[in-house]
Amino acid sequence: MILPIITYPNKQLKALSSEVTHFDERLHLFLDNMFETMISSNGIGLAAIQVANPIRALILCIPDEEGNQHKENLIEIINPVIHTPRGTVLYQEGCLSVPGFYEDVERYESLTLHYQNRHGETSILHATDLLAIAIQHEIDHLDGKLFIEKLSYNRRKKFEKEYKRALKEKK
Ligand code: QAP
Ligand code: CO
Repeated sequence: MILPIITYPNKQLKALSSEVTHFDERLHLFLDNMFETMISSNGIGLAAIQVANPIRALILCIPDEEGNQHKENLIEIINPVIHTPRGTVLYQEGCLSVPGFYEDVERYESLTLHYQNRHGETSILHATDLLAIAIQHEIDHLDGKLFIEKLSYNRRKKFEKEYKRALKEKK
């Protein structure tokens, strides 16, 4: 089932998501719906809050060299905690909740992630490159933050102007 994606400036995106405690069939169905929703919208990452569920769950599916996404590369991340972040990188990010806008954001270059899978089993993952960036972008959603909040004052102003114009043109 494809779920509606909440878009900026909807205030629901500012919610602090809660820890997942029940790793049951309902969670599994929800994660399956998140995957279908993300793929149908051409996304590489999606946090539960973007589909109106304020739980600490996110999914990522990083494309291969040809730009194709494979379900084998799907990572479901629940209750994540970042350890030992290192370095910084700039990457031009976008977000399914901020459609049509892309801007450079600074992130850690690498990190170690502690998280649970859909069964509640603990895992550790070392991430670099796009995966490390995507993890940080999605964890920010769990804390009610969007990538546009990391822009400088002037770039944020440029964003607000462009985004409002695009919203009006859609109506
Ligand atoms: C987050 O973003 C991300 O504006 C995932 O019209 C972004 O999947 C992680 C998308 C950059 C790492 C680097 C955005 C699709 C998808 C749009 C996305 C759009 C259609 C964004
Ligand atoms: Co996003």
